[in-house]
Amino acid sequence: MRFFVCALIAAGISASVGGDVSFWSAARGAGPHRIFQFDANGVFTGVAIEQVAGAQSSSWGYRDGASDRESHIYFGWDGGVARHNADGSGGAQIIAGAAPAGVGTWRALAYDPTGDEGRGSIWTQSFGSSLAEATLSGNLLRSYPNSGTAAYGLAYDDSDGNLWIQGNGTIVKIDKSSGQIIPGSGWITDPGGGALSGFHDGSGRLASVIQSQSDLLVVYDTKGAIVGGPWDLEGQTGESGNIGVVVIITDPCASQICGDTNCDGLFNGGDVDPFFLALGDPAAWQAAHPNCDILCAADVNHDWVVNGADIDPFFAALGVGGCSAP
Ligand SMILES: [Ca+2]
Ligand SMILES: [Ca+2]
Ligand SMILES: [Ca+2]
Repeated sequence: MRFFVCALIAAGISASVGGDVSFWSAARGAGPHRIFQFDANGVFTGVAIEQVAGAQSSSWGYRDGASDRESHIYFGWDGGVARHNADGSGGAQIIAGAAPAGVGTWRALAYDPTGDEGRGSIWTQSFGSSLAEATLSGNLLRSYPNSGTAAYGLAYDDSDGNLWIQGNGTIVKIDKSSGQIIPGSGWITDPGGGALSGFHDGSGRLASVIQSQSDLLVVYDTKGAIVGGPWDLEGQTGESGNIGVVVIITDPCASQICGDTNCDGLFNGGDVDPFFLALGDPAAWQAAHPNCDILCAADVNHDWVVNGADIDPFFAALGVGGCSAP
């Protein structure tokens, strides 16, 4: 086992990442390829669901995965992209054929809630290919030449709307407006680091599969510190080929009020200043309100990003005492 993983296990980190979080891994097994569900403590729930028929005929099946926060799970492979409900049910192939712009295999996969004019889009890259954004039907929206990265895993960072790429022992952030690596971003990781998935809770946290001797699941913060895991996927499921990961947040706003940006349980004038802090410095806002989800609090127009487009809806909601429904 590589040093990096040994160091992780020696550190003994195994913090829960929050009770409303669940993870899915995709694995190739001796029988049908399946996906496996894990709770917020990294414990296998016993729920295992077969990958869609089109992925069963692929030797590796599903590769990296993505989620739209709470409703759907996405996985790509060499022949398309599938979508399941958050509980794993209802698996269906939504894209047939190779990824556009010369990417080929839908290998590293991220879901962008702001893409395709708010309808949601999929970013993908396969090893050293170009980086492409496609509609949920698989049509090319834009692509960038390879940034010098080898992608096994891709994740959307909801704290700033950019993308993380993992491959060849590094994780780096890509500026979505240029396709280039953001200087100074990222960290060295295990050479076996593969799949990545963003949390979509405003924290920018990343779930990652480390495909070492026993496949592990870890959670990083945006500086590369391990804040969850390592959890042994292989030991719990008996499947050795864990190559995809997805994070799902169940009912993330259940305990919060839209517009309540100081997280005191009320929506009133006391929320104006913290609302602007959330817009201008989301990291500072999150540090000041560690138990609140920034999207639940400040994404007043429900497009999964906190920005200037939320200002008018915020004051409109303040005037009537509540946000409009999503
Ligand atoms: Ca991913
Ligand atoms: Ca408040
Ligand atoms: Ca918004």
